[in-house]
This record gives sequence, C-alpha cells and structure tokens, in this order.
Amino acid sequence: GTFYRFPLRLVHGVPLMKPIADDWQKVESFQARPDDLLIATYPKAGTTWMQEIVDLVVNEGDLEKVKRAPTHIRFPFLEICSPPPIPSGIDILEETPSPRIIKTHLAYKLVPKSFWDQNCKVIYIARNAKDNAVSYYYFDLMNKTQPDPGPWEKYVDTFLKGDVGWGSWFDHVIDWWKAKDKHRILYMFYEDMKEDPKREIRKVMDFLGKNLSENILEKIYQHTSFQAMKDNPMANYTSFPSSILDHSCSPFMRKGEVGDWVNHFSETQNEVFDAKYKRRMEGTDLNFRYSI
Ligand code: PPS
Repeated sequence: GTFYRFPLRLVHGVPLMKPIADDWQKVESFQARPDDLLIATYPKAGTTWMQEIVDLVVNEGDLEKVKRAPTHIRFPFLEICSPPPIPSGIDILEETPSPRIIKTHLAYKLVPKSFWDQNCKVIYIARNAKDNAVSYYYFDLMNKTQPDPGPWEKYVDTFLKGDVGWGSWFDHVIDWWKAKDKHRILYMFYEDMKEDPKREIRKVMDFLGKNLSENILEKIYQHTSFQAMKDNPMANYTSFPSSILDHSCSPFMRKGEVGDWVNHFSETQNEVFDAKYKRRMEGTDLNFRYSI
C-alpha cells in the first residue's frame, strides 16, 4: 500500500526517513570489522552497478556465485530500517559472516565512527547532479518508503534544497571528496563507468588487490552492462516486495544513461540549477560531466 511514504526527520542536520532517524542510536554505535568493505553513494548514483562489479571481482568472475541471491540480500544496507518483511540492516549485518560488503547512502559525517577506527576500505560513486536528480525523482515515484516526490516542476527545487532522503547532493559528494584523502576511499564517477567500464573495473580490481585475467575482466564487463543487469532478476530488484518497490510506476533499471536530464529540465530549471551549482561547487576541485 501507499501508506508507507515515511516523512523525513533531521539527524545531525541530514534528513532521513523517520524509521531510520528513530533507530539512529543503533546505526551510530554499529561495530565495523577491519575487513568490511563499504559501498557508499548518494541514492541513485550507481550503487547497484558497483555492487555487481565488486561481487564479481571478489568472486573472480564466478557468474553462478553472484546469482546466489538478489542485490539487497547479498549486500546488507547499513542504515535501512524498512517496514516488515524487510529486517533492519544492522540486525542482518550482525549475523553476516566476514568479509562483509555493506551498502550505505549516509553522508560522510553520519558514517559510524568504527569504520574509520577499523581503517575500512570504501568505494564511493558520484553521479552528476542533474542525472542524479532525474533518477531520484523516478525512484521516489516507485519507492513507497520515500516521501512522495510531487510534480517534477517542483522536484528540482526540493532536490536543490536537499529536502530529500539522505539530504543534499552537494554536501554528500563534497564531504566524501574531502574525506578521500584521509581514509582508504576509492572515489568513482558514474560517467567514467559509462565511458569506459573496463578501465573503471580495473580500478576496482586494483583497489581490492585482485589481479584478474583479461578473460575474467571481459566476463565482468559483459555481466554488468545495463542490459544484462536489467534482465538479471538477481540485480534488477524485481524480487523486492512490490508493496515497497512498485516497478509499474518506474522500473528500478530505468535508463542507465548519462545526459537523460536534457529530456526533463526546462530552461528555467536549468538556469536555477546552474546558479545554485556554481555557488556550491566553487572552490572545490570536484568536476562532473553531463554528457559523454
Ligand atoms: S539505489 O536505489 O540508490 O541503490 O540506486 P542506484 O543503484 O544507486 O542507482 C540506480 C541508477 O543506476 C542505473 N544503473 C545502471 N546504469 C548503467 N549501467 C548499469 N549496469 C546500471 N545498473 C543500474 C539505474 O538504471 C538507475 O539510473 P536511471 O538513470 O534511473 O536509469
């Protein structure tokens, strides 16, 4: 039913869905293990794609092994606290044997301190703000735990204000960018992955200390293409309860492209966006591409 539509509550200034905020103590005190790998993203930046790549790198291209379970089971979602039948991420993680690969959308400042105490590796993926906003809009339509996005005409404003689940895109990408020099963080871009997937898969292999053959790299590349993942029931979220993710509103594997924003942003929206963007990104050396 549509009754979920959780409201947002601020946690240290970051809006999170109410069940996550209510259970914050549990997230904050989470105990990371040294061999945990964290895949961190702003929502809709390429999490699922990276999860599939990482699983194949870790399992050295074993295509059968990565079909063992759907994405949301293979990679526990740290802070998620969904309505039943989905158990909380923390409860699942406590039962998960090492080495764990953990998904999070948390802003850098909200990541449980134990990840840094344990010197855990993190793979962060960032996506250009305009495509990220479009993707998030469609996701808010289909994900019944998120606040209703309202009409697209207003959504760009909502997104720019950071009044969406997990907060401001700007704070997210900038704070993680600054953090990458302090910790073992591989900072990746969705646009780079689209431009040259094999080059980017190699970066992941290097970061994880896996020296795999060209043959295996080719397999990973084939299996993680947009079309292959869209057709893969273990990667396309169709096995998730449809009361929460309603693929009839918008499929999880929607377009998987760079530059779809041009089909959505009006001229005015684009001007407003660019002005705010300039203000927020000035002084950073963080650069995004809007087409490839
Ligand atoms: S979530 O809910 O935050 O975990 O979503 P996330 O996986 O981060 O983002 C979903 C978007 O990523 C696209 N996607 C891909 N693009 C290219 N190649 C592959 N293999 C791939 N897999 C997923 C997905 O289609 C969503 O983007 P949009 O623009 O909405 O299509």
